[in-house]
Amino acid sequence: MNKVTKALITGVTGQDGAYLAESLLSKGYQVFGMYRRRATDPFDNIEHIKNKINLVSGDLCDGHSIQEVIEETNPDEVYNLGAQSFVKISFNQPHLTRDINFYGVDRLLHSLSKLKKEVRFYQASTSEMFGEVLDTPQSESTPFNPVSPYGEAKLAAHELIQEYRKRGMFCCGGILFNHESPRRGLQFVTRKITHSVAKIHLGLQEKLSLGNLNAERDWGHAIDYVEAMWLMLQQDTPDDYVIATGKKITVRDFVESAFKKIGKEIEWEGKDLDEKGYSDGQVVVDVDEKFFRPNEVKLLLGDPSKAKRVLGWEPRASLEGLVYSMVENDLNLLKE
Ligand code: NAP
Ligand code: G4F
Repeated sequence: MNKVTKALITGVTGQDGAYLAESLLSKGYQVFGMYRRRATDPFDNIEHIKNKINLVSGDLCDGHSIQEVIEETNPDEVYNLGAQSFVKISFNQPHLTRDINFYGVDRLLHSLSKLKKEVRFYQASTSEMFGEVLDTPQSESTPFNPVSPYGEAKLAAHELIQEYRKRGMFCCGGILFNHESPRRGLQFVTRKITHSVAKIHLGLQEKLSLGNLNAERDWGHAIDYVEAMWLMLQQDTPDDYVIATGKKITVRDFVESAFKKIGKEIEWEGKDLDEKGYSDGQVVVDVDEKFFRPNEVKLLLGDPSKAKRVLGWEPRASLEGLVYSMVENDLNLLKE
């Protein structure tokens, strides 16, 4: 009889954790999902599969709990998706961000190295590590130059997994560019836009206030990206891979696309903090200083050719389809 593969996902309650859990369950895995205690119910994203996952309580900031989770679950594959993942807040909470995003990885790897078996480890690295643009499109050989405490902590973790790899552990770093979905947290710009557009459409909100409209991102769909995570751990040798679509648009373009879904065309007037987006003579978008960051990654555009060549991975979802599905989902949620 074939042995069932056991996977541990940290950050199972997040966007990627939920999609990855679904995907691994469909592949016949036994899935353990680590979640941290919260005052309110944290299971929105995984309510529908909660009884199929083995939920284990632990916190990346706490070495004891990590040790216990590893001993209890004895995993074959670990997907470390748990993180303080919001770049802007990392400027206000740099220590917490480093504790979770770097020391948390250190704690996990230390506990895993005590297991007497080969464990395959996926680390959620990020395009935010590229920081200030030195070269574009960004590939596995582009130098890192982070400009946020989030990017710095993730880079330190990325270097740590490379160190463990040299010691013989099977560790992969997925350098994932921005990926979104209807399950995206409301703070991130794409979901903030689609949720606000849905509210404006339903007459629940007048306008949407944003920060840097000129930022450019390479936005893909989370469902495609969790497949790449799994593919990395199925290879003969561990490595790092850029996962991206190879296309970029600005935040302003994303706004236009979301409004198009509800039949509104946006006309832009003014510059910088005075820029406004109009529809039928009404201001529906403006710029608010409070949404800017002390330092900004202006442009992210990935080159996923290695992932295509080695993993056979390619993004399937179109950006238009992604935006439309997010607006549609928010309209439905708000109508409930
Ligand atoms: P997300 O929705 O913010 O999910 C993050 C998860 O981490 C949540 O389940 C959160 O739990 C958990 N977490 C936070 N602090 C923790 C702690 N101290 N101990 C244990 N768990 C903790 O993020 P995502 O978009 O799914 O991203 C998944 C991973 O990929 C993250 O590491 C992120 O940094 C990285 N990444 C994301 C993108 C992207 O565009 N989405 C791109 C590159 C890399 P709660 O539900 O309790 O908050
Ligand atoms: O949606 P964002 O907050 O995502 P950001 O900072 O690119 O980080 C995301 O992607 C990273 C991968 O590159 C992940 F590692 C990270 O965990 C996270 O998932 O902001 C996107 C862009 C930024 O340039 C930001 O300045 O949108 C700009 N923006 C403009 N107005 C805004 C807003 N961002 C937010 N969150 N809110 C605004 O009002």
